[in-house]
Amino acid sequence: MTVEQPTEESVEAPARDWFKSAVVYQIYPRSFADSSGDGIGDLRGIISKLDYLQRLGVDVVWLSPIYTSPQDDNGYDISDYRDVDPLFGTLEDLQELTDGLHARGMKLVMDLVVNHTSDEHPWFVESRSSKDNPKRDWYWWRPPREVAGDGGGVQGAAPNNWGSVFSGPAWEFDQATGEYYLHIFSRKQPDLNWENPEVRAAVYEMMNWWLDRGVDGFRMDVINFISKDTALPDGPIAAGMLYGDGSPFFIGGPRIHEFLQEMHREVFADRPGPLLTVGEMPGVTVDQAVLFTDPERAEVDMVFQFEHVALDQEDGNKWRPKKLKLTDLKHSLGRWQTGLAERGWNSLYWGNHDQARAVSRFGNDGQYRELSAKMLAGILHLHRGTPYVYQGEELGMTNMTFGAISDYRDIEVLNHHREATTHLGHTDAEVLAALAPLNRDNARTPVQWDASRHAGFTTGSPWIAVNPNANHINAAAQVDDPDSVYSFYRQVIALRHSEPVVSHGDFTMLLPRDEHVYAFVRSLPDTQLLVLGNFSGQDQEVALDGADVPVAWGSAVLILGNYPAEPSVPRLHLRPWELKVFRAGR
Ligand code: TEU
Repeated sequence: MTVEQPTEESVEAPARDWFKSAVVYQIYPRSFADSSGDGIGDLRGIISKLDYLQRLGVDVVWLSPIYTSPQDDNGYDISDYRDVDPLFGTLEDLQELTDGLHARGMKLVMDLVVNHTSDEHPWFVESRSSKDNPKRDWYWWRPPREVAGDGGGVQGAAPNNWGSVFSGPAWEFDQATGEYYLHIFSRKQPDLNWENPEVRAAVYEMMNWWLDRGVDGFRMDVINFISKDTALPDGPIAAGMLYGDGSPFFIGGPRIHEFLQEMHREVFADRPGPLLTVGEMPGVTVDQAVLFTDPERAEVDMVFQFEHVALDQEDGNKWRPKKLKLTDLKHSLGRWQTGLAERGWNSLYWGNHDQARAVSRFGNDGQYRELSAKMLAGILHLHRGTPYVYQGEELGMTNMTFGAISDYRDIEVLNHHREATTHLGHTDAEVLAALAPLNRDNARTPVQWDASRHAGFTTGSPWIAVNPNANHINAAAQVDDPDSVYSFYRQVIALRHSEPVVSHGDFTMLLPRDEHVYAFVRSLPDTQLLVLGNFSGQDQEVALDGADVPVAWGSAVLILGNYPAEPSVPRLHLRPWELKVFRAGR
């Protein structure tokens, strides 16, 4: 008798796939927990909550930037990649956090922000110092465009018509050397020139430095923006906009795959792992995502894409919100499921630090807040992909009602308000109403730990207001309550760990034309899950057509739900915002 030896492939496969059964928790440090009393969250605050995270059951913590930074964009503008900003603590605190996570079986993923640096980074300070500085070419410097009559070198003569993501032009004129530099985000976030091999080498060296210190990977900020069309052509100007859209010339640019493959070779290939690489990629298509995440191509483990969080806006403009159609959401998420079914991997999320709060946006943050928060958790986490929990989502935290523009802190909001009221002719009231539902500060109010002053977030004065609903929505009220949103997240996370069909099963969308019920099947040869979610405040009968459903659901077991079991309710009847998960098979 011959015994089949396991091939190298089959031995390695489970380790390589570890992230398919993992759940990521995102911490936005400024708003998580403040230990020092200065009103801004910090690393020691996070260290004090490690048991809370372990109890939730998450596998990976993704830390938004804690590096030295002028904080123009809350740390996404980095002036020293190898140090911790004193606002957040020290390198020693970070080591203690890393060790504390590892001791509890969790991994630490850092934010890698290398499309741009801060304008206060020494690289840029040197680059702007003179046209012949050796680092001049590390950024995108261009002479003024000759505009008839103006002689160049003045506002309006920018090298092209691109607008910045944060309003205004994407070019800033530098008096000292008489040229413009490119900044896709704020003027304090100049774009690095990845065409220059020295830039790439410097970035890889920094990444290796962090991995050598024990971090477990990177979430790569707008990583599909790093390769640009070097001709930097003008972009189309949409109706009602002041500037051109440059994104066709910097999203998924000509050398993007080459750069990511090089990064993989220089940083990840020879490390034993397991490490995690996540490419944050606004505007990435399904077909591109397959290429980015096909393991054979060695680029990144998964993408983090934005299609489903643009469906409740006119023309993808977050300041023009519209009602979400459930059929659009199912169509989009379903397309990503199908597109990555054979090769590649996706992140699953409802919210992060750039998005509105999940329960306010996709659920109901009034009467059905707890039910809908749980239903959303179940629907998301039972898709194929790696789920992300954004801090406070596990408590069912809601959007914030801000009053005046002075209550906001986000540069994106403040710049937009200024531009819309001064150049676009909108009133203050119009702008405030339009930005309320989807602005980023909704997700940046402090985590609500308890019902005490400032929600237990700080003993000082918080940098942004605490949501007044902290008096009843908070962690202290939930961690020991088996019926809380937090406890429900624990269950859903545990299910991914215990059920291979959750991490590895195929996905089939059901009822694509139903505007109220979200329904799908996950399947492995020996197990199937039927997942049903009611996205409405009305009762719904689920009209499953026998042809859609591959197994006999009559005998399947209800393994998860957000209502108490009630035998008199028919199996395929859903109460408001109800979630039901049935399991058939071994
Ligand atoms: O965001 C990338 C991005 O393109 C958007 O999500 C964008 O910032 C914004 O929400 C547009 O409305 C990443 C970071 O997550 C974000 O916090 C940073 O501001 C941005 O990059 C620049 O580093």
